[in-house]
Amino acid sequence: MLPSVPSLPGSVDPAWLPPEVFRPLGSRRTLIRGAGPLVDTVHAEVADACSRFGGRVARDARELGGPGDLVLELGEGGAPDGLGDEGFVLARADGVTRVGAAGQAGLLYGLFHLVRLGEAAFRGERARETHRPALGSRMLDHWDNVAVHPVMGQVERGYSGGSLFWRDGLARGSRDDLERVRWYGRLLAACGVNAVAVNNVNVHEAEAHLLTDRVGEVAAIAEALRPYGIRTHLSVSFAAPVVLGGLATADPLEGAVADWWAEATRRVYAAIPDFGGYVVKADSEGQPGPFAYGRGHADGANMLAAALAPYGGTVHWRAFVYNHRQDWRDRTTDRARAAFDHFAPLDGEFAPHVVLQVKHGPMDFQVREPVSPVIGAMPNTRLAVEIQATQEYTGQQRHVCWLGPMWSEALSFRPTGEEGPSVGELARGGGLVAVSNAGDDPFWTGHPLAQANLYAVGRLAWQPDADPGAVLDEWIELSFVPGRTADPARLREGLRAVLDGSWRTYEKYTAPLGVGFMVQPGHHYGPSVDGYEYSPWGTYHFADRDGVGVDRSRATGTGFAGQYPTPWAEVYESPETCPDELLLFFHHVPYGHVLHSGDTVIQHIYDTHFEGVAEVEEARRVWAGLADLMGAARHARVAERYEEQLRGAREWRDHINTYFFRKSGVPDARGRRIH
Ligand code: GCW
Repeated sequence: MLPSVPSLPGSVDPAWLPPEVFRPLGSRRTLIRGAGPLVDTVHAEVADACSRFGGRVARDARELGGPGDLVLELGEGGAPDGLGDEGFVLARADGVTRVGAAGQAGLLYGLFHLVRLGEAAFRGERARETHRPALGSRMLDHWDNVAVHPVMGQVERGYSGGSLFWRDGLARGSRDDLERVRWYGRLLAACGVNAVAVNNVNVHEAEAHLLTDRVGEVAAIAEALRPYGIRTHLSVSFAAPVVLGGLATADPLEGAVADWWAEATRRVYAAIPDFGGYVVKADSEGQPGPFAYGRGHADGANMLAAALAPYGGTVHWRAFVYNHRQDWRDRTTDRARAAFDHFAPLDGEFAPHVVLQVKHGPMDFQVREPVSPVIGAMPNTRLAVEIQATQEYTGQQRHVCWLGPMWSEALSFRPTGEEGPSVGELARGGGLVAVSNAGDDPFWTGHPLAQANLYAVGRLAWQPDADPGAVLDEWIELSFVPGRTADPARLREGLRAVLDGSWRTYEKYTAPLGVGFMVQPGHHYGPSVDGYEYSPWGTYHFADRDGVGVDRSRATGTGFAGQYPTPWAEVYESPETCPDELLLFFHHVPYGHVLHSGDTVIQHIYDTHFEGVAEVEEARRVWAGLADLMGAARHARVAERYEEQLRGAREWRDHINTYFFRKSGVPDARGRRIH
């Protein structure tokens, strides 16, 4: 029997898979060749689309023959060598569109590619195109807690309601809940994601048990995601042998500890044969790790890799390691340096089943950071680049902030200069990982426009050098189906207008010139310029009456700039060559310092903060003008969030401008109101 296509209650937004996008596929005759569970999913999708739009699944080739027919085939005929399990070829000749794949997953991705192409896939001739993912691992990390955490709630840094996977301390098990998980898997497959970690990297007590006595709950989630080609991963506690196993130690070099992990892992695979592996946050922000036993990160990671290797699993070992109990008076410690200092010396020491998961920036998902120097420094290590779809520091899904351009900038950065590989290329061994922004909210992501970020995770992982504008257009076409509205051009232009520049708009009204933070401590929403200035977290701006910024040069600062190879070490070393947008990340400069733009730092701060608010006002106006072109609920949800974004942007503007006016005493050259 074929699996069914998951169904959603009418109250939940279909995101980028509204029924309408299946019209082109569902209104023709399709032949499907091949067998296996993912081919069954393809079959179910086509059959479902045909039942809506009048097409038909052909039983054999003799039923084909009309223009616009489709053949989806696994194995011979279509697929050249080197396509891998996930690639596919697409061609169109003699009125028949053909998708061929060597592996079942490839056929599924080929199907969703046709959905993206719409009618264009069935017109004219099409020379054979080959598609395959640039990154083999395209993963979402859910920071979901099983039990509601007293401080962090159900989803740590979650702005989309509760968890899709867990409720009231248990895996969601009702039919509706599991249908929703299946739908999530479907959405993820449609943008190219192939792995999900189902619990928070901060592994609390209840969550630790998912590895052992509660693995059945993880297996149920894995079962729901599997038909869409998604492998399930689990965040585990490094202290599990002690906490769960009753051992006296979790020392990775103790035989009994390695044995405990080997046995625990064997049981996990008995429950979940295609289990992806472990995610580990060790010796970071209070999580246990090998340091307690005088061992290093490679010792810890390699021990877990040895447990996973027989089954083909991977340990994602996070590089987010720094001293979160720093004395703010201590100017010799620089949090930005920490990941490189810990990990770069370990290059070449990690086992093949270890992926080192590195945040894209050296700090923590700020609106503007340089690329982490770790990424260019470990050629002999499998690296995954971690990005954050959940908008912890970029408006928490109450503000519009389309992150595609930011991620794309990071992925196309070349750590060793123009001739060297890009970040996207350096991530080939480990892939792209994003902290998910989805939850049980009816719009999945709280802010309906934040769905674009989730979509972009998969598409940029598939093709890191994709044009983010093209990704945004795809998302718009699928989610809003402008072609079927009264005014397609106005809808497309309006959506582009409110999304395109929204990251830069957010940057304008928040912390300036790469200096970062200035957020309210704890929850990180809204401005508090000195909120973290005298804290142990290592996130300072050092503003005084004369200037602002962190001197990270080799010559006079923390030396962080020297962690980059040529040319970036030199570019970042001097305020003369440092790009404006990162100036205060790398340098402490006087307020009168003149930027490459020609403005002084203080005038830049004033100008951008006024501009940022004006841009939000304009976006709100544009949005109001789109009401007749989409569903009322979606329009209303965004409109409501614009009110909050505007309030928030004004608050940011006034805090930042007032703070720097009071510190510097320099008036705004344009005489605008500063409090
Ligand atoms: O950005 C910080 C967040 C923490 C998070 C941590 C991490 C899961 O504020 O909530 O913990 O990063 O990435 O581990």
